Amino acid sequence: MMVTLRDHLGGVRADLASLILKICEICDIISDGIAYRMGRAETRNIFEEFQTTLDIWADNLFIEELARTGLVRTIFSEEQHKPVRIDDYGVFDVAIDPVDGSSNLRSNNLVASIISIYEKRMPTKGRDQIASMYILYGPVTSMVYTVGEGVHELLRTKEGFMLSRENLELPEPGELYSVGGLRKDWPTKIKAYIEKLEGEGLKLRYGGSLVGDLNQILHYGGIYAYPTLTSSPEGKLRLIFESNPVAYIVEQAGGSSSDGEKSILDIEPEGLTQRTPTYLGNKRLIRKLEKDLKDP
Ligand code: AHM
Ligand code: MG
Repeated sequence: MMVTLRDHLGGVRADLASLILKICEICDIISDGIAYRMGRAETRNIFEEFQTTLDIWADNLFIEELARTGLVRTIFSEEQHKPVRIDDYGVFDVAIDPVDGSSNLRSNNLVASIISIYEKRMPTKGRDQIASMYILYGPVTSMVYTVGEGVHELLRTKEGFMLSRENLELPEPGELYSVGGLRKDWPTKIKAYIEKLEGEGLKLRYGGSLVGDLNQILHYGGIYAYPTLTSSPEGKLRLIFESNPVAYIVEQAGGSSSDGEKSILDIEPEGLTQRTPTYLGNKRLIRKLEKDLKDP
């Protein structure tokens, strides 16, 4: 029997379920709109990166539609220079990366929307998320979410999002590794660690799209890393918009997240543009990495 998203959210508190349903409606529109908006815009985001017309359109769509729900207090968007205050009587703060990986669009590589939901006022640590999700615009548009009770995957069909896998867990022992940044910029300990993984037979899979790469780790096990780089000690990924939401999903799927020392979810954010080295994957692999980084 097909299980719809609405059915699957049956046990979730009503206001949160209704917000998640709304987010999926927005992503449904985005999924259909990508093909028409693949060009570069002349504007830049808070990270001074050029935006695509898709980034701007998707960002506006999220803000307009979320504002209508009456549920959202403030939206923090990777594409906005400041938090967007919506409604003081709202219940949730929401962080969005409307289209992550948009620099991949030119070659029709994967892109995704990443969303974090907080009841506490943001910015606060990732541990305070009450839900997080990503929508991956792949061969099939899929949605992976957690409300703190396991991780579930739904696939977009003509009849809406339908449950495909419940309680996803990172398979053991893990088959893949996926590491961003230039190898010449990886610190020596990271290089040595990756060489050990290669020695163990883990296969390289790197597409340059956080969600696309991470989603593979979720299904095959292994490790995703955007490490500290000699040229950029904090790596590339943004704590609030990218690392926290996926770290919550990975931990809920029985894996671990780390900034090299501790769980990403325990980082106290100091600003919206903060970046963090990001390591996500099977517990054993993350513990080993933390140990190797600590050893003299
Ligand atoms: P974006 O938010 O500007 O699209 O960039 C984020 C993306 C991530 O999805 C991905 O993991 C990373 O940038 C890839 O970086 P690189 O091009 O250095 O491999
Ligand atoms: Mg991004």
